[in-house]
Amino acid sequence: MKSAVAGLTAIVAAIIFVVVGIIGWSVGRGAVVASVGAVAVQVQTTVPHIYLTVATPDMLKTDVGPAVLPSAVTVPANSDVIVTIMNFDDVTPLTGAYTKFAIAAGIQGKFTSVIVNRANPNGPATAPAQTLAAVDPAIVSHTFTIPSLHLNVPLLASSRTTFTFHTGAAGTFEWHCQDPCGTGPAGWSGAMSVQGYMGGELTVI
Ligand SMILES: [Cu+2]
Repeated sequence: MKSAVAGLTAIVAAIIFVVVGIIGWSVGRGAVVASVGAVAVQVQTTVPHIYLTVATPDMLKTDVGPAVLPSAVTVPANSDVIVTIMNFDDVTPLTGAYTKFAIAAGIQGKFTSVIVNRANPNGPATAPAQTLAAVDPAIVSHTFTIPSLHLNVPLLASSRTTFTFHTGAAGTFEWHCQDPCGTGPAGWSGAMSVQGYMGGELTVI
């Protein structure tokens, strides 16, 4: 009798083991499907984010002038794109007809500007981030301007600027700084007249 009870107990235990195993396997499969689904959703909703850096002539060891790195970027068509530009350069005031480039255009909402400590650019900001639609033309350092897309964002000295814009159809669009930060009597020579310094290309595919 004892051995019969023991045998029955063993069978019940085996059945429980199998059932728990099947449930565990199902839960495991469910988790895998769920995680695959989550990854797919994440891919669909992630907004492309491009990062640009404005380097000074001292950083580049060149006499040409400051440069935006990289000067050529590719982004998807008909999409929101986030752009962050870290500028290590100083002020070159916008004057005359160019003061209009102190006003942002062609972006979604406003842009955010954070003044950073150039000696510790990843460290704490020296002041709270500002959300802006325009700035004083006298404190502009460079602009990120794509004339054919009517897009313009002024960049402050020693700052990290972030904005979002919506791309349209595929194409290649020239961007150019509209602040006379170059050499020569009007500031439009040097970096301002050499492709790959204060001008470049946005490719939309
Ligand atoms: Cu410039």
